Amino acid sequence: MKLYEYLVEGVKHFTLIDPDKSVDYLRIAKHALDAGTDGILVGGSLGIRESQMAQVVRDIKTMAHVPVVLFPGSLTQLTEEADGVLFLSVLNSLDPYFIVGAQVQGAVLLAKHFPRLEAISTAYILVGDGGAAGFISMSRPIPYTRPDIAAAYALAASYIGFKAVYLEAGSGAPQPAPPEMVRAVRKAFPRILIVGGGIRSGEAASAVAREKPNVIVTGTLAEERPEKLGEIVKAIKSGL
Ligand code: 1GP
Repeated sequence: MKLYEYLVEGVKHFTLIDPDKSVDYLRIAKHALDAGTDGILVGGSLGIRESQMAQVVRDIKTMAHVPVVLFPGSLTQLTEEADGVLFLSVLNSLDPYFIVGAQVQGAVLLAKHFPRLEAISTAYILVGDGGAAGFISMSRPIPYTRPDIAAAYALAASYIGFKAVYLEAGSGAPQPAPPEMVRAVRKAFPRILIVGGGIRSGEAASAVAREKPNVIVTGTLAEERPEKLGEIVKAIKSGL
């Protein structure tokens, strides 16, 4: 099955592993897989080189029966070892480099060196805190009180033709994107909707899952309390 078809079906849980933060990434991956996660995202904002990314993905793939997908914070995070890549454009960046500049460079790298990697064009929309991703990408995150603006960005992503929207509160955000915002974005965008940032409990995961995104991502929890991943996965699945 192609990655797109896998992602667009149902409500799934993905575990984010940042190789720069997690030297014990295999332990986290094992916890996540045992908990029933549906996929692993690999990437981060800083400090990851290409050879490291290739090794981390290769290692995770030896134990994973679910897709391993790149979530690149920079051009050095591309490798053909993965099952696909979120080809991200930061829609609410103020710097054209993060909207289209890095993508021009990345596109040539993909075409020339990684032609087998399935690329999922993804509108990255930063909201609330925005976290490191928001800061590094020179973004102006959308306030939680304005789901209408988030929906307007998602509608633009739909008309432009993106395959996915990633509604991102930022890794380690104090609060996840509120259900009203997820609902508004879900209504505006008919393809893959990914939601992440600040989800640390079963209740928070359920609240997001009820709005029927396609993928709910947890990263910080996987690093800090991987034993809690089972609760998150259960909350997402039982909310269906
Ligand atoms: C960050 O959306 C992901 O890019 C996950 O966020 O680390 O807060 O779970 P957390």
